[in-house]
Amino acid sequence: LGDKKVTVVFVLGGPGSGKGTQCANIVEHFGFTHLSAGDLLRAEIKSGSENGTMIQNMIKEGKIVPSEVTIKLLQRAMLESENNKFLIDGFPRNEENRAAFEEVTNIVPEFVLFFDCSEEEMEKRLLNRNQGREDDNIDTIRKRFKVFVESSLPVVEYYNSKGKVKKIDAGKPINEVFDDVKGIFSLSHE
Ligand code: UP5
Ligand code: MG
Repeated sequence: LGDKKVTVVFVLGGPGSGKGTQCANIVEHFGFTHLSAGDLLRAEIKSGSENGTMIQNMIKEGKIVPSEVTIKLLQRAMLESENNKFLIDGFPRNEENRAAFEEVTNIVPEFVLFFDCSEEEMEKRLLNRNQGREDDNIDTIRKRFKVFVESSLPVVEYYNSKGKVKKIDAGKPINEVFDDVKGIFSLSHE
């Protein structure tokens, strides 16, 4: 990123925990720019890039796309933005993502917002979403849950051991979750 100084908050949580929904609220109230790693990857598929087919196959299997691909998209989005405050949603998803991002960008997150939600509730939400996402079918959803528990939760634990995790009960209705989120951002970003 050269000499561009940025503030980054990682927004993590299982598939369907409400990361995208709450990021939209945070953008409105606290002036962040929302970068969803999944949205950037889906845009890359649509753009017909040479990595598109590989990305599409990995998303369909609920697998984690190689770090260099995702990090390049995140870096480009941060550079192209006028803003210097970013919510990075759905990344890092494994230890390798985390280490590579720090190594390449020299960015450490201000904190990690973690949406904690039961699989039962997340499954219900994903099956009801109806936005045509190729990974919102029960087979892929189960694979996404497994990857989340095995690869992504350890990243949350890593940041927790550094005192950086702010955990939210994300099983409640959207407005109640946002009340808790607001409490966290009001302390540091208003
Ligand atoms: N909803 C939201 N909050 C609710 C609430 N409190 N009560 C009731 N309903 C609620 O919400 C999901 C649905 O639930 C919506 O219909 C919403 O209205 C409702 P949403 O806000 O979209 O949840 P979110 O956590 O964003 O769910 P998403 O499906 O986007 O999470 P994933 O982490 O699974 O998806 P993502 O797009 O991040 O990644 C998709 C795939 O891309 C990954 O599986 C992986 O293959 C790949 N990927 C990588 O390889 N690397 C990356 O770095 C990122 C992604
Ligand atoms: Mg999302």
